[in-house]
Amino acid sequence: PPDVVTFGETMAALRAQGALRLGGSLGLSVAGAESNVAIGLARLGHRVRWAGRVGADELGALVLRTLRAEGIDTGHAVTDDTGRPTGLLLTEPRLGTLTRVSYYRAGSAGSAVSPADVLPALASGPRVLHLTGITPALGPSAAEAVLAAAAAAHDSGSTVCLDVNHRSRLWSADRARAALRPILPHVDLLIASEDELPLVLERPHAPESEAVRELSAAGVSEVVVKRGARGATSFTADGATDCPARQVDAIDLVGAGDAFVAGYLSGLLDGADVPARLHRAVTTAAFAVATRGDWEGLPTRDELGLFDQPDGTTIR
Ligand code: KDG
Repeated sequence: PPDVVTFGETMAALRAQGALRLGGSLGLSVAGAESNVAIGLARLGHRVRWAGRVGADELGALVLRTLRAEGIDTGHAVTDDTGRPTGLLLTEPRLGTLTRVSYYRAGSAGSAVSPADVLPALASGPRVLHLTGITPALGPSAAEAVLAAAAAAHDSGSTVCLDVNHRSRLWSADRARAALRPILPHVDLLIASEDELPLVLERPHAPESEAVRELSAAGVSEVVVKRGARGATSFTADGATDCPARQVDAIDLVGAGDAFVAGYLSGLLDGADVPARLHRAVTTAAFAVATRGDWEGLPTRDELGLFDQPDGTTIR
């Protein structure tokens, strides 16, 4: 049985080399916040299952083949038989590490994921269920799937992790708050960037320390706040622990948050203490930042130590 179950929409990803409106060649890959986390965890040696819905099309086959190639269990993934296509996203690098993303996912198979699709994937009682705030933005049945899965996993003793992952192209902050707050009673570990934290609070302008108190009163036992190049802080009943980011030349920031989550959950699964979990999280995030693509550059367990090698090292 898997250690971790996750689900969400994984799309085909077309990456341009420059501005999309100029045309040119595109590279084809796949992308999805939850599958990025799944790949990160699988590369670190954890057993991971990805559930979700893809279209009965070539891009759906690409999504499933890619995940299987990374050692992820896709046995519970559903292929849509009603003609909904696999979703698509296009990315174009515009200025340095500033990237523009265009979605073609309205009416996609992934957005139609339902409780009946995902609940069977949880029957084996995983140690961790990982969810993101992207999925409830995709449509009513996807929102129901997230709430139902969080409740079921929490009741059966799994650690439920929610990464807020706000996508303003998909919904407003108010709609996100209304959908995410009902999930909180089932969440054990909440991960958010500094600017996302207000989205799950009753009082959005509360300072961070009050925010953490409010979340812990709602049942969230651990809150991790990501601060980009300034690192991250984990808040637990034992207090706050800060960790600086690792210094890298940033190439592509997309996927860094998912890589961070994969590192953090990997530490949690290994029974590591909070500083060690944060250290692994900032390390996996640094790999994502220093390499192109959402997940392609994520490290295997053997590669985690590469950051401790002097710059310019050739391994032979
Ligand atoms: O975190 C990276 C994701 O944003 C990307 O893989 C695509 O899931 C995605 C989304 O909805 O933006």
